[in-house]
Amino acid sequence: MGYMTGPTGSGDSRPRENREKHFSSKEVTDEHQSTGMGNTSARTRGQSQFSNHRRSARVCGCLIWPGILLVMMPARMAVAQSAQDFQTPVVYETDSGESTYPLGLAVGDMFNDDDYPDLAVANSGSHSVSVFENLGRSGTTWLGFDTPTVYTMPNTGIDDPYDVEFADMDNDGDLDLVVTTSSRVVLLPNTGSGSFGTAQTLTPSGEVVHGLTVSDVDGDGRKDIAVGGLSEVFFDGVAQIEIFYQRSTLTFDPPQVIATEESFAIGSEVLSGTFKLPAVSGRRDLVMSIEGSDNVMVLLNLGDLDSDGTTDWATELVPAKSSFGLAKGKFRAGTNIDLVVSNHDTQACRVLWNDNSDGSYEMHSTPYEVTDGEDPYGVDCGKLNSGDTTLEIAVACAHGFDDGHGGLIVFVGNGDGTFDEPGYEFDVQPGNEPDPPYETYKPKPGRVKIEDIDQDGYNDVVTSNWNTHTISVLLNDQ
Ligand SMILES: [Ca+2]
Ligand SMILES: [Ca+2]
Ligand SMILES: [Ca+2]
Ligand SMILES: [Ca+2]
Repeated sequence: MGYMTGPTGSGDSRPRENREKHFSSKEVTDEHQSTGMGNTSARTRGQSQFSNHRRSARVCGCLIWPGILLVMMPARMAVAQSAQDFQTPVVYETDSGESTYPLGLAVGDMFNDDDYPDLAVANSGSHSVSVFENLGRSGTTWLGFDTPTVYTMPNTGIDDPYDVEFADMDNDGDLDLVVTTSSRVVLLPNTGSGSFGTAQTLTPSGEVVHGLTVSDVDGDGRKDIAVGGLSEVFFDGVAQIEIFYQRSTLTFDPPQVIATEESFAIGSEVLSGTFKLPAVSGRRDLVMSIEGSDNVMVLLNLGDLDSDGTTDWATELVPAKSSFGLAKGKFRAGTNIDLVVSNHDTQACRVLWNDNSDGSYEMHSTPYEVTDGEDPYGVDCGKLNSGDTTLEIAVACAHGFDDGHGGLIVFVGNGDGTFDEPGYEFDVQPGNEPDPPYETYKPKPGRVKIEDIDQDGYNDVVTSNWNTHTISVLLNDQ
């Protein structure tokens, strides 16, 4: 059992605000998932479905957003000549004045059941999770996110949040929050009245857990938790994926390690996700990216072949060039679900095509390159440009833009599993000043999510910006 209490409770829990809200019963979509680290400015190139032409310009200003300080320092901004672009990023501190180093992002309507997606971000440097309520719109104007409520993890000595996901774990209609804290898994149940209740802590078998995904892998109606991590921190450690099966409401079996893979990088990032492969089984399969290994691990869900109450898995290693960020999507017509990974060692994204009836994958030969030093981390996919129904790839890059800050790169999909090159660059934070040596003030986006934040019918982008301790919202300027 956990140590965290609700907003008015005691112990280590410390939601910074106690606001009366009604949570939502809407589930997080599982259409695409992602993980990763990264920043924006648009690359100039020819005709595109996403933007016809871009160039850079200096802008400055300062606005007060309702309830939020919107920082607009002098900045290098992408200026689009096309209607298909992003608006100036709206930037929010994850915890006022605190050095939080935000990483994992979750998007889901957990406040108010108003269809406006709310956010949670894992603060790896301050032992906390920040939860942002989406204030919705007034007429056509999006009102932004409210000041976040900050929840401190049960044990600040070892709980460094890495990834977060919304999921209704107890099937009461309200989205709960699951967190990997590098060493443990923390579950925060939604009280249904605008807060999270007492935290529940799950102890993995490995010493490190980073990647996180939640779904009902054994089909019993209760969501299970899969985490990717390392068996040991140091040299003998192997990357592994383990599952906490939920046997009754919020009661989990001890974790089961279902696959391991040698990792060649100490302290590797190990990220995971689930997806459904309808052409094969209709069951939830798992995939794990492993930094330092040359493979992505795909675990095909075989069901409970021997009726012992546990799921059986077939392991497939797919060459992927030291993947980091991971997302899935239908990049082509048909039912097959493809994958995209970011390789920050090789400065590229790679698409893994699922062409085979047995669900096996192969790496599409074309790497979608970012320029040297841009360090792609987080990746997501979703429809971003108008005029077609194909998915784009959004990549959070930690370095390499102009004076060394990071940004966002978008690769426009062609609908046949290929993407245009080069991608378009966008700043995620207007204030990229001051210049060196103040490196810490430059945004370095680490994770990216594609979602229709203002519910205008066009997908937007959210990034977590690691060393500026902020998140950025880039509304689609349709
Ligand atoms: Ca909402
Ligand atoms: Ca719930
Ligand atoms: Ca289950
Ligand atoms: Ca939108």
